Amino acid sequence: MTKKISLIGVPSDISASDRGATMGPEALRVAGMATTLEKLGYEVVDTGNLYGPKTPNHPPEDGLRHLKETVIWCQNVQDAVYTELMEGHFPVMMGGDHGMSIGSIAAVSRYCAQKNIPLCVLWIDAHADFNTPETSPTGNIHGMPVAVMSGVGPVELTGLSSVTPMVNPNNIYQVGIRSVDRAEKKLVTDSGINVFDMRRIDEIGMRMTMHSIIEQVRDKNAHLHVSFDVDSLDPSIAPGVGTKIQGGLTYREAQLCMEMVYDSGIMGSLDIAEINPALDHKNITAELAVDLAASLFGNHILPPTKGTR
Ligand code: 5AB
Ligand code: MN
Ligand code: MN
Ligand code: MN
Repeated sequence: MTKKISLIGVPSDISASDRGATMGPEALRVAGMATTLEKLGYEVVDTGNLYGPKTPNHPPEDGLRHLKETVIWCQNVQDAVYTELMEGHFPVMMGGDHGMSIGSIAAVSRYCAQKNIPLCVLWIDAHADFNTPETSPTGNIHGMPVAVMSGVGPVELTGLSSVTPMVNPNNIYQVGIRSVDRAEKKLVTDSGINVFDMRRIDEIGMRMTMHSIIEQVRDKNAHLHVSFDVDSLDPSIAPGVGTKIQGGLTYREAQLCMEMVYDSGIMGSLDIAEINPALDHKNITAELAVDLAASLFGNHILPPTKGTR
């Protein structure tokens, strides 16, 4: 992994229904994102915030809310992330609602095509985010990015990258899922994405879950993009999110997930999405996200001992 990290603020709530994720990047800064990573030995540059249209709070049109504005945000994210990747930097997107990942993954898909390496995505979320304008109960685009990157959805979004689909659905791995809308279920099962829902994590544990995912990504020799929706965590420890679903990842499960990703050495880009400070208490959700990001970048309790893991 490169030692140069570029933090990119994406202060947008354009594709969510709750307002407030616009404040997510600042909450992560206040929680010490840059200094935490610097202490781990990285050279960290906070590139500041991207700009995009204000959230107009309009109702959905043809099953989509704020499509035009979301496209502009995602285009701006795509340009910034592509530039950082081509410079050899590790981009960390500080969101912002999860719609921004359409832009970041568009960029990563182009970068991987350029370097001729496969792309895998680890999607850590309570939600499958596989809705389309036809299936979505809300029209909110932050519930659609996994469908979009799989090539399903409005062409304004699926066509944002020159690579279509942006990701082969067989290379998408979901962890933490426990809320899939009725009509979304069929799309998820038909798509070929790999879903480790909460029931499966209960049954096989986080260690086997991550072991299985990491082995597969390694076999594919892929770049791993991690998209971390903070609502994957149990709302008792991460209340600062708009779409709370009970029964989420515990603190220890989340830590193990992040530690195993770091140990694998395969992560190449990261989104931290959906932190909503307007719904948080004393910034604890952003502080937890920074704590977990530290594990993703190599903060261990003790240095790993050979043969014990
Ligand atoms: B998130 C819901 N499935 O489509 C929808 O937080 C919620 O990025 C989506 O995972 C949640 O509106 C989107 C009901
Ligand atoms: Mn999400
Ligand atoms: Mn979610
Ligand atoms: Mn959410």
